[in-house]
Amino acid sequence: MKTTCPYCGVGCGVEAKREGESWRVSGDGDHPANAGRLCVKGAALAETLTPSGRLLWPLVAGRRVPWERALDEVAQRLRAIIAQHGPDAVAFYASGQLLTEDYYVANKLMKGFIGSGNIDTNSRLCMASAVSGYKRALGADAVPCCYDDFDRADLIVLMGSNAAWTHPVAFQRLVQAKRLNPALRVVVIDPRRSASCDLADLHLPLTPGSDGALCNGLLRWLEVHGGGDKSMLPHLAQVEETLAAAAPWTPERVAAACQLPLAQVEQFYRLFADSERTLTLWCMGINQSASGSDKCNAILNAHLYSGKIGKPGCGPFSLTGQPNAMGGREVGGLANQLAAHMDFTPENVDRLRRFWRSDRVATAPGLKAVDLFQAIGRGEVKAVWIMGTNPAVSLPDGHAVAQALRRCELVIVSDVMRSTDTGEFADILLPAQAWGEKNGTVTNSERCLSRQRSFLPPQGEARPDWWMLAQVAQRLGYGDAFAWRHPAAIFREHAALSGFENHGRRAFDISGLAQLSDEQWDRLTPVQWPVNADYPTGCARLFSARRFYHPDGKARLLPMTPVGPRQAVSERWPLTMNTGRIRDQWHTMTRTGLVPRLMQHDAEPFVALHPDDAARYGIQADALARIQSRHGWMLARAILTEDQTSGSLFVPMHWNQRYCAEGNVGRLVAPWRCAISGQPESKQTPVRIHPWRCGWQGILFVSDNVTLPPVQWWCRIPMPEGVTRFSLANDGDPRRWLQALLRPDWIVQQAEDGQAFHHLIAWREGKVMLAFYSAARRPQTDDALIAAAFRQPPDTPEARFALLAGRAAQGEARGKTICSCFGVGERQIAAAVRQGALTCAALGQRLQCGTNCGSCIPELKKLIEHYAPQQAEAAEERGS
Ligand SMILES: Nc1nc2c(c(=O)[nH]1)N[C@H]1C(S)=C(S)[C@@H](COP(=O)(O)OP(=O)(O)OC[C@H]3O[C@@H](n4cnc5c(=O)[nH]c(N)nc54)[C@H](O)[C@@H]3O)O[C@H]1N2
Ligand SMILES: Nc1nc2c(c(=O)[nH]1)N[C@H]1C(S)=C(S)[C@@H](COP(=O)(O)OP(=O)(O)OC[C@H]3O[C@@H](n4cnc5c(=O)[nH]c(N)nc54)[C@H](O)[C@@H]3O)O[C@H]1N2
Ligand code: SF4
Ligand SMILES: [Mo]
Repeated sequence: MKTTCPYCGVGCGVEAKREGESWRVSGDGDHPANAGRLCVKGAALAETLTPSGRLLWPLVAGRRVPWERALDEVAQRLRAIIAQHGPDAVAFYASGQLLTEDYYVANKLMKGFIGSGNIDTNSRLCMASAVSGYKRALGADAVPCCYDDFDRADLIVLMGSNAAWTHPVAFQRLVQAKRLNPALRVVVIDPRRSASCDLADLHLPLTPGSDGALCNGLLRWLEVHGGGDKSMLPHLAQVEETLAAAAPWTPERVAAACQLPLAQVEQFYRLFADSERTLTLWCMGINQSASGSDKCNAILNAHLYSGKIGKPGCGPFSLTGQPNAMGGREVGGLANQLAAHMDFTPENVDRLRRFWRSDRVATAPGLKAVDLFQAIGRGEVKAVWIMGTNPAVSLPDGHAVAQALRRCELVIVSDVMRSTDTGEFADILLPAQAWGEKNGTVTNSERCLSRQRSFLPPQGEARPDWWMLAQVAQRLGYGDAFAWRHPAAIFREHAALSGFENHGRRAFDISGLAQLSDEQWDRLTPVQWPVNADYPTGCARLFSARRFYHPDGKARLLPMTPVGPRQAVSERWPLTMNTGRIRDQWHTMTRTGLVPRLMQHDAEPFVALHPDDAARYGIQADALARIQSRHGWMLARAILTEDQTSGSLFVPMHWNQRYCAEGNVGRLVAPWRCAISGQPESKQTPVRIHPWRCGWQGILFVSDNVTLPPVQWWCRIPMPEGVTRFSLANDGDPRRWLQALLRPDWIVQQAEDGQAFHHLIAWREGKVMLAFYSAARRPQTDDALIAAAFRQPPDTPEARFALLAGRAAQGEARGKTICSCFGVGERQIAAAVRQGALTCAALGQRLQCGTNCGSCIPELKKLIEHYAPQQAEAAEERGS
């Protein structure tokens, strides 16, 4: 069965095939987004198809109830709140993980019938600034570019994007483009040296948040050095004002503002100006900023002024994060949009009233995500229905969010998982169908609509999100407008709306798909919007005719005054905390956390910092550190690396209370947001860091998930074979702590020194039941091999002794997992390098690492460099 990957906005086509009792998921060779390739997350999809942890039936106040009861309860309580406090007292908080059909129904119910603008989405944390940027510049939220442009560009600028890890299949396409065209230049603009820098001819490690200055300087450079496109001028408005605002931004001033060498700044500007075909790919390093919208417009300014838009290999390309962030934008899932690219002008409100046959259509925008949860905290919004997102983890100022949800009169959560940080606050939990069960459409970064098809029966009583919403709508008395029986009918309505009185005024138009039969919808193959009378088979690249969506048909440059992060560092808060993604995890880990092999690359929340900062604040490598902001604190394992610039920390966004104590970074992030887009500044929070001391640190392996005795810090890491590993830190005697976990019928084998050092293996009937290692610092253990001992217990005295020592029970030590596809560890790679495997190809031949998805290649190169620096250089020179 062909379907679409549920992770990132690359939107890869996948094929699911039944193999006996299980499923095999592989890349769909026919899908234009990936042509058969998958990244490590996509390739591990089959391993996520487990009933483990699923929410199986509706729960009201923690008790199982039939669907009818749950839906009645939702409708009745919403109706009561609306009757007493008006429609703005209720809200929906939706998600770019929903299907377009789900999203359309949620938006229609809230904005069209309940009559409030209060539906927002997690895309507010993600794409909102890009949306504002496109709308202000182009008059429409329309991404001009397509993936095909990667193959045709002379210069690709990655700005605030770590695509190597976050859009891996797109990145591999860049790698290939560069291989085929060695003249292609790649510039990476990112305060830290990310994995994406592996491909960079030039890396600009600018000071956090200074991209606006860099882009303004670029515009000035284009003007001064003849980089403008004169033929573009008749199609542009506000050129003079914008150039005037950029005029003070000389390269010298930019270099100072960005703390970059002048030569680097000029080199970048020269490359941009001189390259005929320039593509800028940007992502969260730009959007997640209190001035994110202006930064997006600064990028658009440079592309518009130089005419690098609407042509092959050119354009300002915002990479979308979530699988259906784009679909959300199409249906109007953001509180400041109406539907189908309409806003709240009286004509549009009227148009929707007529199309939806409702006199209750909202006439004003609703609350944006952060404001929405603040309004919940103040008791102004009394009911919220959260679907497909985990705001207790992902919103900034997490403590305030938790407090708001705790106080909220009615919290409804539809999710696929029984236990999430947000679900903890739910009065009503509704089980949603997961990927593989649900059926609908999604749109990727390049405006390509694809089908997510169901190939599995739903778990338990899980239902589609659109169905729950429609059922509640019927109970609220809006039955006629929500009477669909099949998602294809919803799609047809959505497609018809996109063309309704459009007359070429709204970019999003898929009216060409409004007549699909259920069967045609089911068979729909990937197609890029618009799909209408002018473009019956879709359209890859927009604005080729240089006609834009403002009423005068021109695009607008936007005068820009660069500003730094909303809150500058100070003596008390001396470091800037950057947050983002790691290679193998997805968001709040509800899916990828289930897959042991995705858990081995980075197994614990960490903080990456420069060795100079570590020395200044007394942080040792591999120790636990306490990071504190004005809003909260967390614990994280310190990684010392020169990839960080001094003064800035990097912390992953993923960890939460399901996997770790005190690992939620969202609690530290300040709720500052862009005044235009409402997007929070998740990348720059002033913090301080301290060593965090404890009596002992331990590693515990158990064959089942257990309830731990009270402990100050823990982190849970699923391992293969159903083994669970815990990282632990505590005070007191580790032996006393462990006692509660031991059973009387177990035989124990132990080693200890009377203080923090304690190793213990517990056996029953020749099987390993538990393995524990503690020491004053984190014990160094061979985790994969210890986990393997649970399946195959060591059978010689030497092997048993090795297991007690925490080393190989049998086989060679692997070390930290680097290649997740084939489970290849750092020590294996080091050994192979020492034996002469000095290129990625040679390593791949020997160990297989890097030969599948390729995401670990930047790390492999670093390890070769690290373990054999001179030889690696020589090998590279020989061109092997
Ligand atoms: N593995 C994985 N992939 C994912 C996801 C995931 O959870 N895991 N999530 C998906 C989603 S929803 C999204 S939105 C995308 C996000 O994809 P990306 O935006 O690529 O990912 P991030 O790690 O959030 O941030 C990107 C980079 O911005 C840099 N940055 C921070 N501050 C600045 C700055 O001031 N200027 C510049 N120029 N750069 C800065 C960070 O150092 C980081 O390397 O990833 C998608 N893909
Ligand atoms: N500090 C910091 N915070 C960030 C970011 C950052 O870079 N730094 N990035 C932000 C960005 S870009 C994003 S996109 C967000 C992501 O943050 P979230 O959206 O909060 O993260 P997810 O883990 O994707 O949450 C999805 C939830 O929906 C459930 N789910 C999955 N499929 C379905 C379905 O079909 N139906 C329903 N009803 N539920 C489903 C999952 O089990 C999970 O609980 O995080 C944001 N927060
Ligand atoms: S690149 Fe994105 S869409 Fe493609 S397989 Fe990986 S996570 Fe899925
Ligand atoms: Mo995102």
